[in-house]
Amino acid sequence: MERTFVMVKPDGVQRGLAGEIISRFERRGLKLVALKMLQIDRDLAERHYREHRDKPFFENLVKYITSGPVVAMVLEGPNVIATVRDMLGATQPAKALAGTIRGTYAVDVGRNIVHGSDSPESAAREIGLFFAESELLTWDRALETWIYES
Ligand code: DAT
Ligand code: MG
Repeated sequence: MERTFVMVKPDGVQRGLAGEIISRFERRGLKLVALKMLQIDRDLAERHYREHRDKPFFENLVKYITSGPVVAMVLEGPNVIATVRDMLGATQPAKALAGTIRGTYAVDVGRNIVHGSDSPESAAREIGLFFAESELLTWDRALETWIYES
């Protein structure tokens, strides 16, 4: 069983797309196990994006991600990391396939509206940055057998 960290970034929240984005994951059949709204401070931003700290776009990235509220969530299910990454579309929205979230709602890499973990290691690290263990719920979904064969 996999978990992934997903976040509607400040532009997604400002544009009123948080519900639409969460809804896409729900309708796909992915299971939400944690959800909250928060405003990221500089320290959390730098930790979340530490792999990019030496990139030329890092300062703008930190400014952007701390510029307003985000909606953070954890989704759980088999292969959920790759499934979510496919649903997000390419980092550069101009290259994102039509129908993906970025390919539907975004055009600029600096305003690409959504984040999703790229590996099991990043997922574990990012979930730990944003959520306490007690905020990750274990719950039985009544529709489970209509979404996964076994
Ligand atoms: P992703 O968000 O698809 O995992 P990433 O981890 O490579 O992409 O980069 C993190 C964020 O940094 C990305 O969502 C937007 C920004 N970013 C990445 N590459 C960039 C670039 N070349 N110019 C400006 N911003 C960039
Ligand atoms: Mg990334």
